Amino acid sequence: MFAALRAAFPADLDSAAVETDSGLVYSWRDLDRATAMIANLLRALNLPAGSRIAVQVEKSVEAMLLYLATLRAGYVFLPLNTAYQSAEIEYFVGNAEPAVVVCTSRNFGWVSKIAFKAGTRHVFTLDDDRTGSLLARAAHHSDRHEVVPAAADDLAAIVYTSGTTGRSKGAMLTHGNMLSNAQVLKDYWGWVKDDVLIHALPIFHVHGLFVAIHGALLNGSKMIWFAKFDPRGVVRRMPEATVFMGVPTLYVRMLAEPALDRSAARKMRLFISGSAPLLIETFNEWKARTGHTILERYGMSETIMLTSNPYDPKDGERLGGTVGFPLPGVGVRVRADDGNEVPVGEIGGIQVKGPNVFKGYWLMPEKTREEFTADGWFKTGDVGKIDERGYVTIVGRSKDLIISGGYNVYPAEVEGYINDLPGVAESALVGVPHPDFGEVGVAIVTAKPGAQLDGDAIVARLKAQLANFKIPKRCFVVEELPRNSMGKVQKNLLRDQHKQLFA
Ligand code: MCA
Ligand code: AMP
Repeated sequence: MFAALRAAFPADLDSAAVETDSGLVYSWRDLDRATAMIANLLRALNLPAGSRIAVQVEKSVEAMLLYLATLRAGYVFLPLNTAYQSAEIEYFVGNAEPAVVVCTSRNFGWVSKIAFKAGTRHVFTLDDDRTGSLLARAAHHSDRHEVVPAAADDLAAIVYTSGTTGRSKGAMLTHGNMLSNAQVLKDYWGWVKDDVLIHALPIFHVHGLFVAIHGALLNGSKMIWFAKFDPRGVVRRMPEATVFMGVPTLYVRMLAEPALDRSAARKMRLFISGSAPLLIETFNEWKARTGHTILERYGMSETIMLTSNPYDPKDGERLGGTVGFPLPGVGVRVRADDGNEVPVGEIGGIQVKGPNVFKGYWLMPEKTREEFTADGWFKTGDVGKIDERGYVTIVGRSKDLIISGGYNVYPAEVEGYINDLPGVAESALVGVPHPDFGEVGVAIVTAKPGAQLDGDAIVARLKAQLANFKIPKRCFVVEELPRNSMGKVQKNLLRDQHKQLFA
């Protein structure tokens, strides 16, 4: 993967590769030298083959360089959301047993304790102001490095996705998964020589880390880099850019900027949305304000990108409300619960097969087997249909999952934490519509006999334990949860009851 990206660097290595929102400029030569130095540092640690490098740091160009250096050195990158707190990190580090952990200096105390307990030998720090022990150590290493060869089937990254029941699963992605997907997207999205990407997404998930970074680098394209999404700043820099990628919340927030108009978007070639459903209202309003039709695509940590609306009009129209066609080389089909084919246009479970599909869940062969059909198709857990023209539409999910601002929240996980609080008998977390985040979690809780519960206090308790985006936006204490005749909590009734909460 790294060799392919490196081969795409432009001939003029002194031209700008990344310009940050704070005015720093990194040349292609900087990218080459810095990844060499970090790769040399990692190699000097004499880690076993296949070692995981777990990273929980704020977004910075150096954090991206660490990712690229990990590929370059032939190790396995394990990105972690900066919102994760100690119990979450303890699980990921305990499960993945990384050889190296990189964290912020602010978190070094508690993260290193967790890492050393899990047997990790090397803990480095990396801050978003180009300081920390990782860079200090790398500075002593050579800026030349032979890329360590990797086979298509070799692991390149492990991306944790929250588990529908119980614990998170680490999706094992190979160099072949990532490179084949990046090459397909380069052609399908029509990347051209002078493209400039605005990078405003976090870099600990597939969207910002793989789709955006690989897209720009594999095309030798400059990135305008935002450490944190800032709608005003992005609209201000838009006249210099040609490609933007975002989750729907980013589009909603940019639409609230008066400066967003056709003139701001005059050089833009392509706006891409994904990770969560894009409302048709957002799609239409964007077109009216900027003259551009957003291209919506569909992906998963386990499969990287699997479908996309067309870029080239000769391949068809970009249809709002759909996620387009299966990407070239990727098979997508819809199956009934019993595994049988469904007629064209009918709803069923979306399944996928292709070079983009991951190798399995880390240390969970059983789970891996469960998620694949006997004939080798991966069950996405999304529910949808494919029309006679081939457009895929996602209509829902069979997995109990809330997607909030592009982040996944698994109700089972949050309910587990709520149920452990004193006085709680049981709980249900449901997703309700939200104008900014698309969907947010709302908790409904019952008390143990004699216990007095307060919804706000429950929310406050959870804030100390869980990543912020998983925290329910509201919590209601009720007498009992509605159940069907089988005794199962009827989440659809709860969702219905609270759907106007943020309207
Ligand atoms: C922040 N908050 C949230 C979220 N983000 N609440 C619900 N959902 C969220 N996503 C809450 C915080 O807890 C806090 O609450 C308050 O909002 C402000 O926090 P702050 O950090 O300032 O928020 P922000 O910086 O404005 O972040 C919003 C965001 C961010 C920019 C939309 O969530 C984001 O970057 N989302 C993108 C996620 C993404 O990249 N997903 C791709 C996954 P309080 O004040 O109460 O503490 S990859 C994927 O899904 C697949 C593969 C695919 O297809 O791409
Ligand atoms: P993750 O586990 O973060 O990889 O999230 C993957 C999930 O995000 C998919 O299974 C879908 O449910 C959802 N998703 C991604 N892209 C879209 C989209 N364009 N529209 C609706 N849902 C999407």
